[in-house]
Amino acid sequence: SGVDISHDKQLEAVKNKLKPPPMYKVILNNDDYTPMDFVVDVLVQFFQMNGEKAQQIMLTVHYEGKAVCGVYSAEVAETKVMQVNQYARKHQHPLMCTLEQA
Ligand code: TYC
Repeated sequence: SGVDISHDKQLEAVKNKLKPPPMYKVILNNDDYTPMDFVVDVLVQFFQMNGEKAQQIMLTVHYEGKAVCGVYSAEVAETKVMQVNQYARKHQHPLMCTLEQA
């Protein structure tokens, strides 16, 4: 109930609801060493892809150098990048996941 909120803040709240948040592309980058099966596993685990879509994205990265895995708000995108890079390091693969503004 708007009894204790200033008119300015109400206007700002309305504006923020109309303006979508900035979105970020989560990018997977190619390297010469990470096994193809590991990349497919990563795409299924962290990006909710089925095996067929994951295979297609993995091959795009392999042949083109990089591919977009998904587009997310800043917080979700940063979390995906951290999780993928930590998982790759844990398994001692050089796989690199990065962010680009959409
Ligand atoms: N180029 C890797 C290989 O030949 C496969 C690979 C695909 C690596 C996608 C990273 O993001 C990647 N084993």
